[in-house]
Amino acid sequence: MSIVLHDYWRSSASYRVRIALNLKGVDYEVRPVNLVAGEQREPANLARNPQGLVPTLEVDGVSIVQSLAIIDWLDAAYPEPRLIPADPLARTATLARALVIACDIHPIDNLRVLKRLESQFGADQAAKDDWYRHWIVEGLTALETMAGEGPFLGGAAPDLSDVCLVPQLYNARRFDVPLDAFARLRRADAAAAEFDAVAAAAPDRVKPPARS
Ligand SMILES: N[C@@H](CCC(=O)N[C@@H](CS)C(=O)NCC(=O)O)C(=O)O
Repeated sequence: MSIVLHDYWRSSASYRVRIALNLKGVDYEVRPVNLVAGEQREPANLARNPQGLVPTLEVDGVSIVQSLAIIDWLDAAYPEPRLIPADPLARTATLARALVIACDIHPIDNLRVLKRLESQFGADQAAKDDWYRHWIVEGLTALETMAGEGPFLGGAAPDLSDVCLVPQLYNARRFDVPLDAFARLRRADAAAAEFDAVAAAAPDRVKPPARS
């Protein structure tokens, strides 16, 4: 099977997919889409990702978009280790935690939203940073109360919510969001970082040389 990941090194949705691919030991090729240069809106990317975003996973020439849908496909095609539990209650709890990040934090802090705040409302860098941090703190505060006893968010093994958490905390640290109040989230993040598969997906490990 030919698997190609179209990603950007600093994109957290791409980072989620890299973690999932690595945890499952899938062999894949990476083809970067430079978001800073606007390559996401070029015809080649739009042809595979109609929203003009990353990531896209191309499987034998078929494009799969949306990081959670991609990871759901991976879980079906490569069942071990499972990232979305089979047990109905565990499954819904995992999805709920993952969606706090993927639906309620990440989209409103996205590059295109920040650009829109600037173009439509004249937000300067300080205002955009404040916006960014606000939604992270609000979402992580709820997620901290939804986390289990650990070490991972759902228990003994990493699941989809941990896969979403690691990139979100990476972003939080980049923007100097204080994380002291989030002991369970920090514990899950640290436990995940011990997996080589997770560490190898980190932006600084996959950054293409000499590109922004
Ligand atoms: N819900 C989508 C979000 C994808 C997304 O927002 N990707 C960002 C990078 S993390 C992007 O491509 N941004 C480009 C832009 O905003 O122009 C997913 O999970 O795949």
